[in-house]
Amino acid sequence: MSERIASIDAMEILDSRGNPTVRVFLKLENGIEVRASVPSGASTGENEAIELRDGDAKRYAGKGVLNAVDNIKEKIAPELVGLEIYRQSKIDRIMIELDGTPNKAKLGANAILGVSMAVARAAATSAGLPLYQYLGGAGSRRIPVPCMNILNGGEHADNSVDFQEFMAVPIGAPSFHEGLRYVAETFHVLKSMLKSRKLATSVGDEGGFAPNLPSNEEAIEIIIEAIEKAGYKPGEDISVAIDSAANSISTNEVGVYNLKWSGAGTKTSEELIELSEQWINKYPIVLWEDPLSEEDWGGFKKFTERLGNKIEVVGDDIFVTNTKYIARGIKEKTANSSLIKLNQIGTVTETIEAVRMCRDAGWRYFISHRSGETEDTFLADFAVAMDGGHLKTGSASRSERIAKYNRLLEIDRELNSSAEYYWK
Ligand code: 2PG
Ligand code: MG
Repeated sequence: MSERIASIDAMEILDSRGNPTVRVFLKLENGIEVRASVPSGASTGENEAIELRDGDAKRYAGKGVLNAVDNIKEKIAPELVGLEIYRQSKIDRIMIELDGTPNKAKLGANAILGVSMAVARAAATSAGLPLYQYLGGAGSRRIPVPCMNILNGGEHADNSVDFQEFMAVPIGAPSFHEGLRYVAETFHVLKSMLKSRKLATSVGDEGGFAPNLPSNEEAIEIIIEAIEKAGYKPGEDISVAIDSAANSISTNEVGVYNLKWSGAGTKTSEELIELSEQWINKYPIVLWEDPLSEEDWGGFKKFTERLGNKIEVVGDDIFVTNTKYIARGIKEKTANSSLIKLNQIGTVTETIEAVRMCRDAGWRYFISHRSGETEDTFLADFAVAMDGGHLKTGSASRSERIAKYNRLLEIDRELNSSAEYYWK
């Protein structure tokens, strides 16, 4: 029985926001058949690999992905059929060269990534290994701390909170399944607190609550209160992480921001850094992502100089999982961690290269879903394989988020007493 690719097919499906995305079907000559589905972001970095959309206003307001699907069937499949499935980096390289652009604009990163993920999954299945072990090796046994985004704002919700994500981070839990319980319980307590204060309990794109609050600071305060009411010690059992997604509050002038939704007005990078420092001194914050915009490399560096010894400073839109930008960040000490999103760069191989670059530099790396997701659980296995120690995959609601948590619970169960769980 041969472990070569027999066929690759694709179709248009819907993501968690009801927008089209790509699903790939890959069959091996030995009869194994797998599928993979591609996520999609809303607050995207300027330099992300291109997500190919049809632009046909008559279908899905131009967001259809039929061209990407055709590219898989007509351009990618003929090049890959017959290749041995275990050659992940070779296969990814063939697709990158076939595309020929620096940002996968021709075939679409959504087309290429779907195939790349399906190749990894088919290889794992064919080898008889769980995906996390195939990608990470025999030593893969660290389950990531779930940074649960329980309060949504920014571009992920229609409320008065400027910062996009407020995450509860169970740093003091003894295991993944206990950690998940700590933060899921906190999520439920938060819901009843919001309800009793007559605030909205509807959720944003990643399943966190999206109430109208008078200020951004109130978001942290209410989360800390929820942690305590759930019976946990803030800073000891559960800490807080923030993703400002500062691109969405930046103005036309680099280094000038507008906290428009909360009505807090205009702030310079320096003022935002000061505000962050006050919060970091006051609240148990362990991680801050995109505190400044992707163009504000100077402000980012200052933030890291001032606060990088206290917390993990993560670059998302500024680095876009691309070794070109991460290398610059390492050289200029812009941050001390990079967010890692498969579809920002567009192949499994390049995502692993980004992780490796962080690791070699002594940086942390934070594995992440997108705000538009599917039921595919690739991310859960990938996070364990990459040994990053923490991931974000949304809140304790919305099945596309829960699917990843449930897969991590399965891995945790499978590894049993050999599973490792710790924040640092
Ligand atoms: C982010 C992500 C995921 P999006 O900014 O980190 O939480 O959001 O997928 O919309 O870019
Ligand atoms: Mg982000």
